[in-house]
Amino acid sequence: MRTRLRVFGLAVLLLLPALRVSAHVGSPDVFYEGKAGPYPLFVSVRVPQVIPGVAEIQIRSESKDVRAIRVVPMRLAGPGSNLPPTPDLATQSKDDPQFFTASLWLMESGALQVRVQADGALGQGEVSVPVPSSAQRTLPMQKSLAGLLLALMLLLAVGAVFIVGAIVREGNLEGGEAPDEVRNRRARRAMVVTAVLVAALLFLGRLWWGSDATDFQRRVDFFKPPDAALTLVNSHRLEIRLAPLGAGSQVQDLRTPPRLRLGDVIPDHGHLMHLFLLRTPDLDAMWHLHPKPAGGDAFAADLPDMPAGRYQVFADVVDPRGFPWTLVGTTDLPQISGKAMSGDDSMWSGASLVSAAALESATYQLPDGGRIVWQRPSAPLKAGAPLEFTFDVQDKDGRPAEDMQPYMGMAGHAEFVRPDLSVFAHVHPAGSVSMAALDLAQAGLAGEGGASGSAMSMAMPMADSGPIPPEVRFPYGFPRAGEYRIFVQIKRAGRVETGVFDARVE
Ligand SMILES: [Cu+2]
Repeated sequence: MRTRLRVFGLAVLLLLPALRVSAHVGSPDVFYEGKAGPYPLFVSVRVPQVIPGVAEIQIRSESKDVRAIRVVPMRLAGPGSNLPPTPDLATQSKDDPQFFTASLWLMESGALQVRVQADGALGQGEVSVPVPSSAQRTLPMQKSLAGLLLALMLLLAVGAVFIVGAIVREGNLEGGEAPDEVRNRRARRAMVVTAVLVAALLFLGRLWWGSDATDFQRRVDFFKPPDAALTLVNSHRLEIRLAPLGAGSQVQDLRTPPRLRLGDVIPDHGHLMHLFLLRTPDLDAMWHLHPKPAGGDAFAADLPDMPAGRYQVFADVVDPRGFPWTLVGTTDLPQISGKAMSGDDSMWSGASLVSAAALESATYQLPDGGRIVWQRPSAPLKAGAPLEFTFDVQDKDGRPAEDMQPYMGMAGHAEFVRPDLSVFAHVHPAGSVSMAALDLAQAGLAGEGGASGSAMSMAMPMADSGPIPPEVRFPYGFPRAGEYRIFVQIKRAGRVETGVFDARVE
């Protein structure tokens, strides 16, 4: 990592080549909790690594009344988003009738949705789960398959040459007649011509194969988390742009509209951008800020007081098609004397990652004497499994907190971070889906006179006033084994509070 630092009077300019991590910052699967009409469902969608590919869907119904579930993938918005094809019937587990599974082909990349229709004793209900569909990597061909195909190709190529030779030499011989020298010569000529034609065909095939592979790789690159270009434009103002793509990158040419324009992003739970600054390498401080558009394709945030250090940056935005993007970067900041935080901005600082004690701890002590308690499952945490993370908020006397308020319209926000920064997921009570995409999906359902936005009732339990229950739940699944730090953010009596939990995942 190179750092170039120049000082122009007061202005400090920081430009950093940013870190590249895998698609959607390492957590591509979708976890969603909401209601299909009268039925509360927990839906998880394991997206395929390549597109087209098969998505594995698991649905758990909290209600015993669900008899059948149907699922169908379609576009989230735009053409095709209101013409659902015939849905597939999910398989109901014999051992556990509240558990359903299905496999769905995802045929295209981009912002998709999976429509889930539940049928049962209480009638019909429907919900839509936004699914960002993107190829995550190019799978190599198996060696044995490559060998087999090569052998078959050689057989066909050589066979074609000899067959043509035989046809020209012996095609119209009388019975018992032997080919003469003229026929033999003609046959040899035909074989040479055929060999040249076959070689030309193979060459064209190779070109086609190569261009297809390049095209696929471009599609993989297209959906990678974009690099953030971060600039400190004065003593405390951080500007965020998309880093220019490297020379030779063809990502931008691949499609119209282009990959992502920060000038076009749509609001996601009340803000156009959610910016997270994590102090590295210990993750012992975290800021959750909300930069505003700063003209053109730039966003800017006024930083509060921050100690000098290296920070990892994750910036969540949603494009107009409902596809969520996380910009990724690192920046070395000097000591910042900034503005007091206001609005929905919040910060936390505390213990470093990751002590053995913290990995066991289920209780986080808040500064006012209250606590956040994670109802930690007794079984080890497993990667890939859909989990329900439940946190109880208690006041200083250990009683359920009565002063809980919605924070940006929801009971809580959680950030799951792997200390190597290869995983970052910003999760809500409705799950890992972006709230902006969920709005688009529910608007689509409502537009058809379907279950009018009932899913939002769970995602957004109340209006931004009045007390809410002192228990916050987040549906999510760890993408890989390893250690994780979980930031749980809630609001009590007008103050945002952050509880931090460490976990080891097998
Ligand atoms: Cu949030």
